[in-house]
Amino acid sequence: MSLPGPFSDTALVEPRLRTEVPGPRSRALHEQRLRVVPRGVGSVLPVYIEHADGPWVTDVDGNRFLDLGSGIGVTTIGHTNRAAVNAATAQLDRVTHTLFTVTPYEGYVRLAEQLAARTPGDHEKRTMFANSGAEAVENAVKIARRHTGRRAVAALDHAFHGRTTLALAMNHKAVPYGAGFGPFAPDVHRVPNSYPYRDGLSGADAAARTIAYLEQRIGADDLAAVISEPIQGEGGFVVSAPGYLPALQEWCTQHGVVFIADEIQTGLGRTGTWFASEHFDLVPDLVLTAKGIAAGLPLAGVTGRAEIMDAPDPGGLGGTFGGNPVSIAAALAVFEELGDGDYFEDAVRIGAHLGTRLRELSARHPVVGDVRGIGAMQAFELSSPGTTQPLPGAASAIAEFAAQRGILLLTAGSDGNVIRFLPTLTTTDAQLDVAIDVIDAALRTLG
Ligand code: PLZ
Repeated sequence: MSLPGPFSDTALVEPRLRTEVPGPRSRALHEQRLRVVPRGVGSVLPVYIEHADGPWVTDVDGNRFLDLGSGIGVTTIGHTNRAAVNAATAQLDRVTHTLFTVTPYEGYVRLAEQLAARTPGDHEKRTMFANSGAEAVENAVKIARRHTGRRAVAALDHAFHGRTTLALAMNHKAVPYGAGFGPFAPDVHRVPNSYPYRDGLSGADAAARTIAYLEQRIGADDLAAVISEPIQGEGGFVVSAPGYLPALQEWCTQHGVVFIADEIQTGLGRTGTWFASEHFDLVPDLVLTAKGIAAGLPLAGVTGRAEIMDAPDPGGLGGTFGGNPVSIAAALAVFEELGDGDYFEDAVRIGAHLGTRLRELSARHPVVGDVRGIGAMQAFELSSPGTTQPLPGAASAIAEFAAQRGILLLTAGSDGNVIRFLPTLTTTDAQLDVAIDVIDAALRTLG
């Protein structure tokens, strides 16, 4: 279990603001930053963080924020989780780098064993490690193509898979991710997803529509892989209708198409299970991990069926920092924490509490059109009352209102009209209540 840091005290409920937001030190740093960092690298809220612990982040002006985004779903087991920090610190002193493809080390093997044990399915598996989610996506596509000898890849509407040029072709949103960065990789297709709130389709009907697109626009014989997030993250926590994903996977299996689950945002305890695929009875051919896997250190994994993963020849997979020993040590601690701790129960508790409180908000505020999610991955979508038409501007106004009161919220959705919650699993119900009350007040100002 995690050892307490100074702010892990669960009795601490309220954010603490000492200055306006952003405060004078953050503003000074921001001015300096604009002279040396390109504007393409944005920051949602330019408060410069000095330290972080549990669900709290404290900025250079001494303002303490309740972080309900966890650095976009990374510090799932809490900021500066002691077990992960201690493991990484000890590893720094032993070996910081050799490059696994030059002279290997044990941690890589142990972590691959953990992923084989914890990802869905009891088939034989292999895992390779990379540095970022986008790199995991890239490697999965390479591996699927090498295995199948086919060229095309399909992703779903509202998907997000990263910022490398291959991933840009897979993302739903051109603006701001892809616009101006083309040409994009060929043979990448996007097909309709299941979005029950907007399309009203059953899982079977939505799957039939997706499959018709796959068959008519690409053809199974040319299709190497279908990639799907079990719950779409940047797309707005879109939970597909029951039966949709299993039907899609079944079609893939029938046609020799590799089914890739991008669990980069959903995996590692976030939804109250090791992987969100479990909620949908999915046994993906390949499972992608990143974000929460190493509690904040950069690491990503591609885990999958041995016969698929072994398709590339030696030297075909790798990269200088992939599976860095320090990140691996932190990740082994994450697996131990998740295996031994109460984190899954906490994710379920957070989901139940947030779900109840958000549905209360929805009953009182007609702009809250939909509340959805699983476990500690909850969201609400803002629509023009009585319709499913996205309400522009409201989500960012709520996030800004909350930031001014010490609550860090993330927006999401292809239309930017979703507020999503990715709290650390150490966040208490009382802390969540503080945030919900602030959101309630923000919604009242929207009228
Ligand atoms: N797949 C499902 O959520 C990253 C994006 C932040 P990297 N999501 C956060 C931003 O603005 O770039 C993500 C994801 C899913 C892939 C990725 C990409 O992971 O580690 O950011 O490359």
